[in-house]
Amino acid sequence: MSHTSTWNVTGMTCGHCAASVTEEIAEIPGVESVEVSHEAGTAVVTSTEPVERAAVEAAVVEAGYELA
Ligand SMILES: [Cu+2]
Repeated sequence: MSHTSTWNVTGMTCGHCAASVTEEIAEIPGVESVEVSHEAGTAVVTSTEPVERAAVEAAVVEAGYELA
């Protein structure tokens, strides 16, 4: 069963930012897909198990941005 969660990411200004965040979040165990929009400032994560906020936050910070 898939779980979908939406996270607010601050600091992204272009497609490259979104790509960096996508790459990091995709590495979280259990993540099946991730759709990041720098315009909306969101990351929509689909995963096999619910993802912890701490895991998403670590990924976003690793990419150089912040979780709202
Ligand atoms: Cu950018």
